[in-house]
Amino acid sequence: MTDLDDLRTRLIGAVEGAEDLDALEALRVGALGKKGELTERMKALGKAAPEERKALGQGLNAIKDEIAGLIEARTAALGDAALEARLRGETVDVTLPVRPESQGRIHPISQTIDEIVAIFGEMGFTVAEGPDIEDDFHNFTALNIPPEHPARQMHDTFYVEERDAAGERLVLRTHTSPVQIRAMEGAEPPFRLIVPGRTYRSDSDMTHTPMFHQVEGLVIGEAIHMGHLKGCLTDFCRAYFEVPDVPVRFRPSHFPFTEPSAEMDIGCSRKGGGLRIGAGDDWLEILGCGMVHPKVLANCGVDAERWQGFAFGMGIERIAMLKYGIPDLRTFFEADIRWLRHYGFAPLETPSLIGGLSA
Ligand code: 2U9
Repeated sequence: MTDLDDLRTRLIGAVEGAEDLDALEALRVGALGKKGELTERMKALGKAAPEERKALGQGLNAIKDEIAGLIEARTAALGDAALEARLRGETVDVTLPVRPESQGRIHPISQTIDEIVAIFGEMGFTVAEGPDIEDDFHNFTALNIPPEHPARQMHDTFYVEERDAAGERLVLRTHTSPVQIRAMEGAEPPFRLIVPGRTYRSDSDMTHTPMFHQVEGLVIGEAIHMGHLKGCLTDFCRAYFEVPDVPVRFRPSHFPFTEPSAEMDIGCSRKGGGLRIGAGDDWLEILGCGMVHPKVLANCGVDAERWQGFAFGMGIERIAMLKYGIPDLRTFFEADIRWLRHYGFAPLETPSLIGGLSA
């Protein structure tokens, strides 16, 4: 075996025996680096006998190329193995419970909205959103609330300085109804949507805050009637309060945007000072509702001869207080961490009807 064969065999053995990337790099420097063995041998070619020089040069070049190729291939293989080992060591078991130190809580308003969306979602409703700052038309006029209507004072509206194209001052929306108006302006019926969101009224006492949350719903179709309204809202109350046979009643009422209009109560008991939903001989008001006024449909470009529907609205703080026994409205907005620890909900427990809302 010649000297070059020896060198080649030794270097190939060293590449194959390198156990990690560091050893391989040391080998590369030792063979192919500036002062590496092969490099030194190339430099020394001038001292070789002239008749051997060419063959020796070609032989060294061939070994250099071969070793460089082997080092490259082994580097890639060792790199892949190192990555594989790291990934195997870093696997995450997504079925493990959240770390015990997780202290975050879902606010009861968010939880209640999630529950309402889960219930109406199951009935085929989609969620719509719109701006908090509205123009006069979408917040009042389109809803059959003309300029002189007492509802405008009744609502105790917050006006902002800016004006709309008609010169009317913009308002902080007093209900989420303008979102339904925009939905009807922007698309053809049928509609089945709910609108949860912030609303604003200049009112502040034990039972009113200047900002509160509402959810409103709108169903428009070709033959929608009061029977659909009653069935839908009864199913909602039974699912939300998780009382399958809760009694309900509808009392006549009045809103400018619905005709006929009603308020819906559910059965409850107030015996012993507490409130129990579902049993007893008392009633608890839950929401307002009615058949959408034909003028409101016409204001949105919907043909009231062909399309009818119902709408409803409720205060989210109110129904959260009733379900979760929260006694004071104002505590919703105090950002008191002790209150949130007490009344808040564990994250990752998204409400769903599959296992029951509070399962
Ligand atoms: C359109 C047509 C009709 C929404 C409705 C109520 C009845 C209602 C109150 C409940 C308590 C507001 O938060 S609250 O003070 N709401 O009683 N809301 S019907 O009717 C609409 C909405 C939009 C286009």
